[in-house]
Amino acid sequence: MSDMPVTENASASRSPAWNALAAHAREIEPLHLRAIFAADPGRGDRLALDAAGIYLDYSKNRITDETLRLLVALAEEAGLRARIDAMFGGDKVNVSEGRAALHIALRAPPGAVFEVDGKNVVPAVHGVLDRMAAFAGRVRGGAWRGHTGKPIRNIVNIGIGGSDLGPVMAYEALRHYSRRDLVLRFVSNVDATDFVEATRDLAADETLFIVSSKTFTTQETMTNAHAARDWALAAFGGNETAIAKHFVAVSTNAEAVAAFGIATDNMFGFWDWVGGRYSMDSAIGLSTMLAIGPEHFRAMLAGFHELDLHFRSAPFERNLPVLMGLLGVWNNNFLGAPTVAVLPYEQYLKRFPAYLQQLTMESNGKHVRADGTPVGCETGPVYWGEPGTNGQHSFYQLIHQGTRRIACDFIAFGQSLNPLGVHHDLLLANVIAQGEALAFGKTADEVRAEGTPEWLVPHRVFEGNRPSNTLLLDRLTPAALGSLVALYEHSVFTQAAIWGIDPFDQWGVELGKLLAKRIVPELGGGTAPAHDSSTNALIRRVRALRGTR
Ligand code: G6Q
Repeated sequence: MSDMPVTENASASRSPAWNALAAHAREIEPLHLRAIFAADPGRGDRLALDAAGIYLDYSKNRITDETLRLLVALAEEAGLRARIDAMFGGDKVNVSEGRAALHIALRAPPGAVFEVDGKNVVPAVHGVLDRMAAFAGRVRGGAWRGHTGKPIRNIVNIGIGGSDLGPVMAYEALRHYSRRDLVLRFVSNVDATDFVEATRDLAADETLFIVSSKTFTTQETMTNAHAARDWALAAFGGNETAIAKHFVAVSTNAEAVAAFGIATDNMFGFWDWVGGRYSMDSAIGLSTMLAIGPEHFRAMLAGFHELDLHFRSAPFERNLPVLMGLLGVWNNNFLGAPTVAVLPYEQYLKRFPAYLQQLTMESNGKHVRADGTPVGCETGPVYWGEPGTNGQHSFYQLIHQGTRRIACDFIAFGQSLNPLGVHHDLLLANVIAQGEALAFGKTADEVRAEGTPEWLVPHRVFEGNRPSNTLLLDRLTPAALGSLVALYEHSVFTQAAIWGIDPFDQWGVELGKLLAKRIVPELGGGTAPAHDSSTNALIRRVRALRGTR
C-alpha cells in the first residue's frame, strides 16, 4: 500500500490551493503514521476537537499541521464560507432544481428566523411540529381510536429513500426511548414481501399507516399505500369510512393526499426546500415522534440545532463538520482512499451506515459541477459499514491487510444504555484497539520477536498507516443522534463546496425509473421488448419463467 501512487486525480492541475495539497501529498505519501506520531508526540491531544457533545480524534489521519493549513486554504479558496451563508440564508443552493436547502430551519427554535423567498419559515415549521405532537399525544395516550374503537398498537410507515431510511434509522437508534407497547414497522420495497411480512401478524383495527412521501407520486410508496388500503378495507368489510382512522399522510402534495382518500386534517406537511434525505427531522419523522414521544423528538431537534450553530460560527480549523469534510477530501482525492467505512460501536446505530449511504452518496455522487461542467476529480467516496464488533469478525481483514486504502469513521459512546457486566468495557476496548492497530500495525520484526517462523511472518505483518477518525460521545441520547446526523449532513455539504457540485439534487435515480416504466408492459407479454439484446433476452427469460411468452 505504501507504494500506491498518488492519484492522478490529485496531480491533475487545478486551483492553487488544490495544487499545493497535491504537492504536499507527495511529501506525506512516504511517511508512515508511526513516523508522524514519533515526530509529533503531542498530536493525539492536539488533533482533536470537542463540540456539541462530540469528541473527534482525527490525529490518526495521515496529516500534519501543514496539511490542515492547506485544507483550510482549500475551503477558503472554494468559497465555503459564502456557501454556508447562502444555505443558511435560504438561497436556492439546490441549483439544478431551483430550490433552497433549508433543513436547518426544521430544527430552529421558535424565535429563529430563516427565510425562503423573503418569508420566515420557522413559524410554519413549529405549526407542523405542534400538530404532530398533538397527534402523537392522542395516539400514544389512547385517545385516537381505530374503526372498531380500539387504541392504536401498531404503526406502519410506508415510504422509500429519504422517506424511509431516516425514520428507520432513528427508530432503531432511539429504541431505548421508545414506547415498548407500540409496534413500529417500515415498508419501503416494491417487493410485496416487504408489505406482506410487515403486516402478516397485525390486527387492522389496531394499526395506523403513515404514508410518507414528499411527492405522493413515488411508484413504490403508492403501490404499497394502495396495498395497505386494500388490506385495511378487506378487514373492515370494504367500509371506506374506516380509512380516516387508520391512515395519515406526510407529504408536500395535499391534492394527491386528498385524492388517495386521506383528509387534510390527517396530513402533516413539509416544504420543497426539504430534500428527502434531509427530512428525518421534518414531519417525515412522525413515526419517530410516535415511537419516542414529542419531548424526545424535540430533544433530537435541539441536538441537530446545536451542531448547526457550531457549523455556522466556528472557524474552519475548529469546525467539526468542516474538518471531517476536508479530511474526507484529503483521503479521497489526495491519498487515494475511495471508500469510507462507518463503524458504529453501538448496536442501536445498526442502520446508521445505511442511512449515511444515502446521505453521502446520493448527495455527492455527481460527475458535473453545479454549473454543468465536468468536475474533473473524484467526488463522493463509497460509504459502507456495520456495527462493531461484528465487522471485526468479517470484513475488517480487508481493511487491515488488503491492498485497498479505506478510511474509517469509528463511532463510540462512553456510556452504555444497557449496562451489563463487562460488555461495554470490552466494546470500548475493541473500538480503541482497532484505530490503534490500523494506524500503527505490527512490523515484521515485532512478528519475528514473537517467535513466528519466517515463512509465516509476511502473513502476520500489519502494515498499518490506515487512516481513521474516532468520534466519541457520552451516550446515545436523542440530542446526540441529532448532532451526529447534522455533523454528517454538513460534512457532506463541505465536500460538495470543495468539489463545486450540487449536493441536493439526485438526477441519477431518474433513468432507471423511466426504463422500468417502459419495461412493465413488456413483461406482460402484450408489448414486444425493444431494447438492446441483453435487456430483450432478460425480458423474454422473465416472460418464460412466468409463462407469459
Ligand atoms: C432523497 C431522494 C429520494 C426520495 C424518495 C422518496 O433525497 O429525493 O430518496 O426521498 O425517492 O420520495 P418521496 O418522498 O417523494 O416519495
